[in-house]
Amino acid sequence: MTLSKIKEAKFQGAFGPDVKIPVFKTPQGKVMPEIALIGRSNVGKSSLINHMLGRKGLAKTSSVPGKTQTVNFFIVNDQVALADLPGFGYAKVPKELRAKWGPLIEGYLQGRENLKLVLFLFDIRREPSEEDIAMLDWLLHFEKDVIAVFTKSDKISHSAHQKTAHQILEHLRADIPFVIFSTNENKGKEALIRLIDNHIQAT
Ligand SMILES: Nc1nc2c(ncn2[C@@H]2O[C@H](COP(=O)(O)OP(=O)(O)OP(=O)(O)O)[C@@H](O)[C@H]2O)c(=O)[nH]1
Ligand SMILES: [Mg+2]
Repeated sequence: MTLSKIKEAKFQGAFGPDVKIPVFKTPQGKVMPEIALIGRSNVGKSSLINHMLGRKGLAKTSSVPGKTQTVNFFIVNDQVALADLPGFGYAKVPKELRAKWGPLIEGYLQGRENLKLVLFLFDIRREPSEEDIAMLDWLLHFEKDVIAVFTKSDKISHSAHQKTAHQILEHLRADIPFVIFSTNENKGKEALIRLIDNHIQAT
């Protein structure tokens, strides 16, 4: 399986806080490996999915934080599922919605054995928030494999990319693989596909 040869990408459904989220199966009947996208609201999770899959508008994006409010699944080549999660920690998102976020994400993550990899997105311009730190610690504590993706790299100068990425990882106290990413400048796609492919093959 490789994400570099995408024959088919489809939306597979949206799941809210009050439903049990199913595990998907391949046509061969195997449980599908899953990759989840996690990060604060507006960081660019849905945009990254569209960019990686080469399908504008497949995942709904918005300049207003809080666009994705359910766990949305996209299935690639009938073999791998991508889970687009609602973003956390945006003050402008209504309180009611923020209160539902925790149980929804926890409900999804807990016991999700087919979750092979988490793409944790960080806006390259921002210091990680308390929620970023807590979420990443939680994932690493439960030995989830995590790749950091630094989004919106077009917003800072190229010469600052590596240094800023390392500073953020130091702040997070995390020694994990990372990719500098921009949908606007088409940066990081190949590097991310390589990391994901290596990972899926290794597990
Ligand atoms: N400049 C720039 N803007 C980006 C990039 N990626 C995403 N954006 C913009 O960031 C905004 C938020 O993108 P989304 O993909 O909806 O973010 P999200 O993380 O899915 O947000 P929630 O669904 O609210 O959790 C949109 O206006 C995007 O156009 C990027 O690489 N560069
Ligand atoms: Mg979204």
